[in-house]
Amino acid sequence: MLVLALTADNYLYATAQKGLTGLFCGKAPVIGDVDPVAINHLLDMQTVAPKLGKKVVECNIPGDSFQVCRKCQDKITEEQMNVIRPMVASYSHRLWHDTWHLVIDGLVNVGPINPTEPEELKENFDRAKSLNLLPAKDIELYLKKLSTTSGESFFYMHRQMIKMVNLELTANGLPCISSWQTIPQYNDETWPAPIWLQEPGGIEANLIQDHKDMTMDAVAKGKPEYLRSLTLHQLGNELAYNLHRQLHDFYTDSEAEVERKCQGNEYKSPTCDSLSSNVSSQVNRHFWKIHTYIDFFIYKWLSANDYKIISENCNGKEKCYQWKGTYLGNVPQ
Ligand SMILES: [Cu+2]
Repeated sequence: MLVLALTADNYLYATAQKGLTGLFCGKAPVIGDVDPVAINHLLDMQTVAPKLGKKVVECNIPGDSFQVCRKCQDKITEEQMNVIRPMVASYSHRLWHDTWHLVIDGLVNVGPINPTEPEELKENFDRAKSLNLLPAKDIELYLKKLSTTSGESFFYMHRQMIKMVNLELTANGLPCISSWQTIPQYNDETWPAPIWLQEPGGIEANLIQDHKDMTMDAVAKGKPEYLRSLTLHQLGNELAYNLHRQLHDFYTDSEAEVERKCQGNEYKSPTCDSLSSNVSSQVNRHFWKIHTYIDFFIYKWLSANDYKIISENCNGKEKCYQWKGTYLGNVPQ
């Protein structure tokens, strides 16, 4: 597998034939703001990437300088999944994604409805610290900061995952995954709701209703007046715990199917791709459609609030929104 990895200092390294599993797991930095010219030059020097031509197209994450895609596709083929799977089904990636959610969701859900027990929260923090997901120093200060940035962090973190996939697909000469413009009809040709939901016996009525509810919610959340009424952090949390979660539920496989694929230790499973668990959801192809779709709301928010681009460091650029909530952990803050 061809791999391009980036350091937080924007240096490029490792175009070796090894997996990306060390990246995004707290052991190595995540993709920060990188020089698009340098990264695309590096991609062009790969053996497989030039198959797609040199012209860069915007496929998802609009408004971000990190654009590497040369082709954009709605469908996700098995060939694409064969590139994505080894990265995101690894033990370290499963642990990393899950721990990130445990900490963030634990913090956001500290409340009367579904409180996270203090001991559980501490356990999650310890686990995150051991994975280098939380800074060793100033943890109190850091957590305080998270209380006003966690929603952005949700956006940022999943955008990093999309960048990782875009990079890996392009490096392997494959198209990136386009984001849905709207939630597909439940009987869509390419992205239908799972068959088991469509089976007779009353479930179909729920399916239609759920689909209708989600679509109406998405339309409301996409309106400029709404997007002007809240911060990016607030929008991130609003979507994370409502529409985004509902989409995960909607596209999830049947219980029998999940059981079949998720036997034994979920963290070490080569096949488990249940959309209802943060250990495995990223292994499911729907995850990438759901997350590129949810990510698009960043751009809608930017546009509604008169921004054109988003960056970790705007450097005085015009109409640029600077991320406030980035990664959970040491890099990059
Ligand atoms: Cu996630």
